[in-house]
Amino acid sequence: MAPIPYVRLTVAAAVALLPAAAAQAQKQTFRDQPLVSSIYTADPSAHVFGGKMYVYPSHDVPTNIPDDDLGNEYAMHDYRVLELDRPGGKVTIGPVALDVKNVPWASKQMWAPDAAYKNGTYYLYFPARDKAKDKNGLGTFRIGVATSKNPMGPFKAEPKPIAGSFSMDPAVFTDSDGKSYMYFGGIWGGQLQRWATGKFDPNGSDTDLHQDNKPALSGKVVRMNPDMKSFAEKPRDAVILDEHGKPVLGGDHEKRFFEASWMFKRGGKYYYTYSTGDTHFLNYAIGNNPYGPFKYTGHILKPVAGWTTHHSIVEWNGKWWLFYADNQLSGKNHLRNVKMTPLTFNPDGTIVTIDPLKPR
Ligand code: FUB
Repeated sequence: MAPIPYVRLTVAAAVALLPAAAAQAQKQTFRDQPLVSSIYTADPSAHVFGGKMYVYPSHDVPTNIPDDDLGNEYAMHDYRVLELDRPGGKVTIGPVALDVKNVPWASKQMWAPDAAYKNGTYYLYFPARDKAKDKNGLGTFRIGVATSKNPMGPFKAEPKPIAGSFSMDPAVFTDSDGKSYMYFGGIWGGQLQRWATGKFDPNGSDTDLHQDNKPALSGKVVRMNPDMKSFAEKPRDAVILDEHGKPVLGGDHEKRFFEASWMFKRGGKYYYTYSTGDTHFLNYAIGNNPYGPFKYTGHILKPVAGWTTHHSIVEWNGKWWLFYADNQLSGKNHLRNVKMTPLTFNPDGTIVTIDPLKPR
């Protein structure tokens, strides 16, 4: 089901279009095929560890919860890791790597995770709703960490979420000097707009800040302590600037940050990449250091089939790959499948935009 590319739609509006979209899906063509089809997977964070590719995705599960703008239909409760020896080769699906029932502080919604490796230990970072409820009966999103000696897990969760963490979609990047940074945040269901003042606002907006003529809400970046389990500072704004050097505005839905941060470094430049959510693009913005600001540069991926995508970008044996997700297998927004596709750079470092609906 495609969300009618380039048109801004709430999830409810997109769902209302389902019959038309289902008919369209029959005729749909795809650039890439799912990496696995026996389970549903999304939000792939890919890493090369010991020469192999490990993909840390969300593990989507069927539910009868109707689609809404808070993403309540994304009711995931555990993680499974994927392992590949070579592009196009067999994909091994690992056993349950972490289940919400073994996370002391979390109640539900194990959303987009990421992983890192340091000194013989693998770290799994994940968002979930805190067991503590606010006055609306909602658990606040926090970010947790779990460790293992094996990239496939099982991972053992720390008893509490990372102190000072909030919102969702953690992505951990380690720079060439060994310092690690977490990028995170997501508006709407990811609750970032409720933290606009620095404190959680239980009465805040469920969607964005509705400030079309003011700077958009920024995703966050924070340096990690050497223990990889705690923040070394207060999270800062990862500001995205437009072509005139001004912060991208809240009303610029094709450029502004929504969720799904991912950082990579190439040619000494820092590529801050993210999803635009309701306009369904993956974008990139380039900076000179891990904190930014980052200059908006373009689209990485045009809209996929399904409401949401989320990605990672990684170099493997000298070739660059984009990992992303769509809903090719199910036609349902909350049951997604991860894919990988080659990513091409122009000589000036810009990225050749990919159309996921055009066969290669
Ligand atoms: O998978 C649940 C949420 O949907 C993720 O955290 C977001 O990035 C979006 O993909």
